[in-house]
Amino acid sequence: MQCQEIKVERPWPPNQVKAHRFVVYDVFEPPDVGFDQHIIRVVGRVEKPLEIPLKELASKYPCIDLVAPFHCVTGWSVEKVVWRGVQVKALLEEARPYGPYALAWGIDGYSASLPIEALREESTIIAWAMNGEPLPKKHGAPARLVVPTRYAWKSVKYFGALEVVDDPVPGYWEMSGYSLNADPWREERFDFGQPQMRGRRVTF
Ligand SMILES: Nc1nc2c(c(=O)[nH]1)N[C@H]1C(S)=C(S)[C@@H](COP(=O)(O)O)O[C@H]1N2
Ligand SMILES: [Mo]
Repeated sequence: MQCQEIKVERPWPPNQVKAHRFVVYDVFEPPDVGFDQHIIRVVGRVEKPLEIPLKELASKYPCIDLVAPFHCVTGWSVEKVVWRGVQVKALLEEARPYGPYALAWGIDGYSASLPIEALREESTIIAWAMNGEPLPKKHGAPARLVVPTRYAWKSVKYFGALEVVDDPVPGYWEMSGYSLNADPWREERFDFGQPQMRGRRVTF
């Protein structure tokens, strides 16, 4: 299948070190759900709530091949990742959000807080493939939100829903002080405090 290619080409963000592999983080138990069963929802402060089977999202919406680096707030970055998915922007155009913020929810219970404008960017996608393969479970199968213009904790694995809200409601890491906006080029790591993010290293 031919998909439109979008490349995130920006200077290297300050104080990030190139890593050869991902560090896998899962603050909750990774859930088990099949591609065919999975549903993506847009709820909360929207004009029209959406409930779209992932299967339909992957077959009926224009697909994007996103080429982008992946920057974790703890300081490691993977220089090049290719993700295949659809733009979140397309869903927001249908749902028409009233609120300026959203919580991105994983079906594992994880959440991340984002300004709507970050979700409207052309490089923000819901991905189901990575580097030419179906998205591996450890990287968030069946679907992952990918927000390459923000630190990686906003790229929610096992992604199931966007909940549009009126105020910046903190998600899992924002609750302990991680930044609401999290722009790596402005080094927006913490809004307060300096909590520890821990992961486990696996081969990639
Ligand atoms: N559901 C879920 N998504 C998540 C996390 C998590 O713990 N659970 N960790 C985040 C963090 S801190 C990072 S750096 C990346 C790591 O991605 P990886 O596990 O695919 O390497 O996932 C992000 N998305
Ligand atoms: Mo992270």
